[in-house]
Amino acid sequence: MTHLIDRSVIDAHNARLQRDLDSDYAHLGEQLARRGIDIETVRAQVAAFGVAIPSWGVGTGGTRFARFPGQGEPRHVFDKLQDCGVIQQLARATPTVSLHIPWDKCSDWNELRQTASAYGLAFDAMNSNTFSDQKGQAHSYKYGSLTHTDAATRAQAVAHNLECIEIGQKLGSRALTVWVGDGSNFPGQQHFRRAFDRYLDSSAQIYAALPSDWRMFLEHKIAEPAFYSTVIQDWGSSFLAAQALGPKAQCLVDLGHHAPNVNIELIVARLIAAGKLAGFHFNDSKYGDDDLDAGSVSPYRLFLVFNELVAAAHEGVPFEPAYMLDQSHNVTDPIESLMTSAAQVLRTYAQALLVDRQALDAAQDGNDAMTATHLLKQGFQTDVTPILQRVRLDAGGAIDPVGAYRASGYRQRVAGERPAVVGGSGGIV
Ligand code: PSV
Ligand code: MN
Repeated sequence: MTHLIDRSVIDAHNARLQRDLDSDYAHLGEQLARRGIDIETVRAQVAAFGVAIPSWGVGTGGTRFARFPGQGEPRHVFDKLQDCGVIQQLARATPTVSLHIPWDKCSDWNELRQTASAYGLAFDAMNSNTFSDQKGQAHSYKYGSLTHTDAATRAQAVAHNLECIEIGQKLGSRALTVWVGDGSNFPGQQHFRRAFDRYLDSSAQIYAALPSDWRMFLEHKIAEPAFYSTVIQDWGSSFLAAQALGPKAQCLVDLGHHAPNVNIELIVARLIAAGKLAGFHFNDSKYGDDDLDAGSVSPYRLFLVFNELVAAAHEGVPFEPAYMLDQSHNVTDPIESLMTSAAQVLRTYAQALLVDRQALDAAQDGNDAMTATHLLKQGFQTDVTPILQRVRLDAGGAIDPVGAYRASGYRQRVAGERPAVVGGSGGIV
């Protein structure tokens, strides 16, 4: 396996922290044992949990107003993969990468697959892009893609999705995520029912081309870039479409794609019950689709989502969600943000595993609201840091990934190799 960060840097870093970790882990183990929880069982479950990195997340993001480039930004998909390799080497929670086509197009998919495997990475869901026009494209997506009023434009958008599936097959991916920006900016601009019918018709053509072991993830979003209506606005529209398409179509929940204060964990529970939960794009927000780091604003909200997932798994409900980060890093080093966010996702999963399910069932059945809410808080308020650190250490990663990353000088090194990208214009990525 290619080591992107010198092993000696990680070892020296871990050596300084290991004694404290051993003692903290033993102490937490005792605390959990008092609650009837075996820390080793939790550790094994956390060690088996992975969250995918979005290839576009390793570049510096921007807003509609400006983008301020970072140092040593990846120039192409191979650079992006290398940055993902660093994240995986240090944080050991992100074994897969999700590509976005055409942003990640390259001339040799076989080489890309081999490079990924040398970094210990595989490929998660493929993402299509019919929300922006590409150079030389025959038909514009200005007024929509899969739902466009013009049949030739819809056909072009369908063909692009089929190409994404083909590329994904070469890379070992097993899912296609479709998010369209289609919608309208003015009341009256779009015939809602006809636009949805066109979506179903186009999506059915994509669905028909799915390999037998693939799934199609439909991602809803309340607004942006269309600000009056979007065709797949909410989980209801997404669910209707997924039901119409068939069993391989499921609904993907991006945490930032809802109205403020929407009860996302309830949506998650409904989708699980219906067998239609595709998975997640994790991020956090204060106002809209802010694409902030997972759990950075509302960690309890993330916990409540994981509480539903752990409860369903505990009850033996069959479901297999795909977990991915989908964030935009405007003011931090993306590698640091992604390592921290992946750890946050694992932390939240671990906290949800600590909830006493039997006691919670009893409290719910007995209408004891206070005990029920206390049981959730007990899980959420447990500091599971030693478990996360131990999982990373055992897997060959860094006890403190950001500290080891800074000590490695990786960013300074790639800044010398990768010429700065000129910034200035807006653009959300
Ligand atoms: C749309 O806002 C979205 O969440 C979709 O997942 C896109 O593919 C991604 O962001 C790309 O920026
Ligand atoms: Mn998303």
